[in-house]
Amino acid sequence: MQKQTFTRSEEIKPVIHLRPGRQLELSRPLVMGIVNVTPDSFSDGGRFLDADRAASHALTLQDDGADILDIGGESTRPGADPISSEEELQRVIPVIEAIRSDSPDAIISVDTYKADVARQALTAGADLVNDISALRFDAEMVSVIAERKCPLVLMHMQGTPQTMQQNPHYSDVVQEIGEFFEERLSYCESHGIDRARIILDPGIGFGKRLSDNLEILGNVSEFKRFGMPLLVGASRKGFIGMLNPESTTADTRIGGSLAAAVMAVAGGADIVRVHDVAPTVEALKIVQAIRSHA
Ligand code: 8Y4
Repeated sequence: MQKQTFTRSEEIKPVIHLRPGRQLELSRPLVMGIVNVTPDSFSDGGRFLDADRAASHALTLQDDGADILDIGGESTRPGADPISSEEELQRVIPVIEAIRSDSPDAIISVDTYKADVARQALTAGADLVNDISALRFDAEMVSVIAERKCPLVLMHMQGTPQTMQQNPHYSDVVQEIGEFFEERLSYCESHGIDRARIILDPGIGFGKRLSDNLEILGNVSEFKRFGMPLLVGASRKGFIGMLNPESTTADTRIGGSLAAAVMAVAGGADIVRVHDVAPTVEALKIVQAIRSHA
C-alpha cells in the first residue's frame, strides 16, 4: 500500500559541507570505515610499515564501499593508556598523506581529541574531526574547529576512557545524552562553530552498561529532534560480546555488529562507524531498498 503521495525528490536532502566543492549527501545511510594506526606488536618494522599497512587497509575499506575513512592513532578502548600528541602525529599524519595522495576524493576523518593532531591532520588533508571528548579534553580544540570551519563529530561519553567503564550510571540515559548534546551545542555556538557542520553521536560503549547501550540503540529516533546528522558506532563493541559470548566468525562479532548497524539506521542514524565495511554496505543496501519501497 502506498503511504504517501508526494515524491521522495520533494523531500529535503540534507548535506554536510566539507571544504569548498565537496560535500557529504545524506540521502542514504553512510558507512564510516575504521582505520586504526597502532604499532604492530609482532614486528618492529617501524613507523613506515605501520603507516603503509594502515593506508592500504584504508584503501581496501574504500574499495569495499566506505564513504568516510576514520583514521585514529590512539586506542580509546576502556582502560587504554593515552599517548603523547607527538606520538599520535607520527602515527596518523603519514597515513592521511598517503590516502590523500592515492585517493584525492576520499573523505577522511581524524579520530582525535587533541588540538595539535586535529590541526595538522586537517592541513595534511583530513576533511572532518571525530572528537570522542566533544571538545572537553583539550581547551584548544574548539578554536581549531571554528577557524578551519570543518565538520565535527560531537560524541557523548561519561567519564574518561581510563575510567568510563568502572561504574557507569544514568537515571535516564537517552535524556541525559540529549541534555549533554544541548550543552555542547551551546558551547559550540558561543565559540563560532556553525551548527550545520555538527554530527551528533550517543557514544555506544563510552561509560555505558549493557542496558544503556540497548536503551540507546532502541531509541536512536529520539535524537532526531535535534534535526542534525546522527552517527552511531557499535561495531565489535563489548556489549555484542556479552550477548553473543560464543560468537565465532574470527572473533569479529560480525553478525551482532550488522544487527546493531541495521537497528541504528532503522532508528534514523545517518552514518554508522564500522570495522567490517563490505558486509555493512551489503546489509544497508537491503535496508535502503526496503525504506524506499515503503
Ligand atoms: C573492538 C574494537 C571492540 C574496537 C571495541 C572497540 C566510537 C568512536 C570509537 C564511536 C565515534 C571502539 C573513536 C571504540 N568508538 N568515534 N571511536 N563513535 N564517533 N572500540 O562510537 O571502536 S573507539
